[in-house]
Amino acid sequence: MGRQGRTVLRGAVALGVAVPAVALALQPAQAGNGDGGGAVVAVDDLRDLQPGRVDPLDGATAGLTVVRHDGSTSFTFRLQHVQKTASERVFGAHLHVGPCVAGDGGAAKAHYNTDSLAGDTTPEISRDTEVWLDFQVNAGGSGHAFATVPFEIQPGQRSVVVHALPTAPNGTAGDRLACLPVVVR
Ligand SMILES: [Cu+2]
Repeated sequence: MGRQGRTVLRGAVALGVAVPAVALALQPAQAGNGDGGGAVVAVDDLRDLQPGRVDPLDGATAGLTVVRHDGSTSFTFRLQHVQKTASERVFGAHLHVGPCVAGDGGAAKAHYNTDSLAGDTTPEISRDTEVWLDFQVNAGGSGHAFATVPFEIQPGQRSVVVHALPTAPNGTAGDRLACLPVVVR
């Protein structure tokens, strides 16, 4: 199947005010198995959720690639221009069910959880039911994460939230520092 079977949008944005939007080169999606296509993912400005606080993500850029397969979804999250003081640091990052609103970490709501969206009141919290995109910052100030989950992402205004700490087994990862708007159609 050709590339038209899936829709991949890439974006890159400045996290801080001082940095203009930067064209972030994202590689085309890898060829998938059983690719059902149909995913539309929009990536917009990365927003600062702690505008009153200096953190290593100020001025960073990010992009998300999403490929919806038949029965699964693959995500690639890439960041650049993270401050080098954060080299080797691991940040938690997840797809959240709500929108990304600058200065309002709560707007992103809870993690996207396929059990919760199915109405399960005692959802499993894991990398199989949620989209966890923790990344480690390298010496060049870049980071990336890749995840494939065994469910198809549902449409809606979502966000990737970057947290201050790595994700613990119970899904928590500390303060919400920044987010990337993601519109899934
Ligand atoms: Cu999160």
